[in-house]
Amino acid sequence: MPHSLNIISSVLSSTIRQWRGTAGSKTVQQPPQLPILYDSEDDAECRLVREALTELNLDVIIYPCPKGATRFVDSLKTMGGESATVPFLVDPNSHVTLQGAEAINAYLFQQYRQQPIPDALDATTFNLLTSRLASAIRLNIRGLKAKPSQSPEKHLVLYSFESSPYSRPVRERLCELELPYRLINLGKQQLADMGPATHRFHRGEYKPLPNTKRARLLAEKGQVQVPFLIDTNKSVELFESKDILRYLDEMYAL
Ligand SMILES: N[C@@H](CCC(=O)N[C@@H](CS)C(=O)NCC(=O)O)C(=O)O
Repeated sequence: MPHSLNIISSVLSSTIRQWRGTAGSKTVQQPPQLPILYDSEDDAECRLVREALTELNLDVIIYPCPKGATRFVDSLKTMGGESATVPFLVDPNSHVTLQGAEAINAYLFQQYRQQPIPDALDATTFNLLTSRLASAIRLNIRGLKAKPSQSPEKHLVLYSFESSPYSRPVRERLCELELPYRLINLGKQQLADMGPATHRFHRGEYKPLPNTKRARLLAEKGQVQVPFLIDTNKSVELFESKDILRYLDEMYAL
């Protein structure tokens, strides 16, 4: 599919979910250890969990488990038993393991914001339907399928936020290739963060809120744009979605 069509369908996908997973909390504190999410990018329940993670501004390790997955299935079953399935969360900070969007999102909101789960992120029939439609519009009706790949020695790092139309194709490719990554959620924390990186809905110099991940990224890399991929295995850092997709195929697909 041409990249422009890919992005248009990704915009539609976010629109169907009413752009949940765009705003990021200004107050939630990242716990000392990264929670782990066994995830499939196109799964309706997994999307609700990833939306919650963006809105709570939490970073996690993603272990992708697409259809036909092999790489993380054994560890998923070890954690959750033979019937374990995605979404599955392991939070080493509180020694909690949970399965399913309803249980995971209720836990995340209680644990990290001391609030009940917002209606729009609960696993209601309506939210699951819109989440399924959001996958269908990506032509993932039959589910993302695992593709043969080489496993990286160290986890990749992806800066993203759930509704980001440019980041979704990258997350899908990471999922298909079963590449584990640290997901750094860079949700929007103020009006000035809104819009595409080159045409923000804001005039003048872009200033992220101080002492945030956005401020750190700007200080370290000179720009704030997602997707941003870091592969420490190859000392590679890439900002453009098209370049990242090409890189992942060339470096890891077999
Ligand atoms: N040409 C870039 C565009 C990336 C882009 O504009 N990303 C948006 C999010 S979808 C962004 O970074 N917006 C600015 C922000 O979030 O601060 C690509 O293909 O990756």
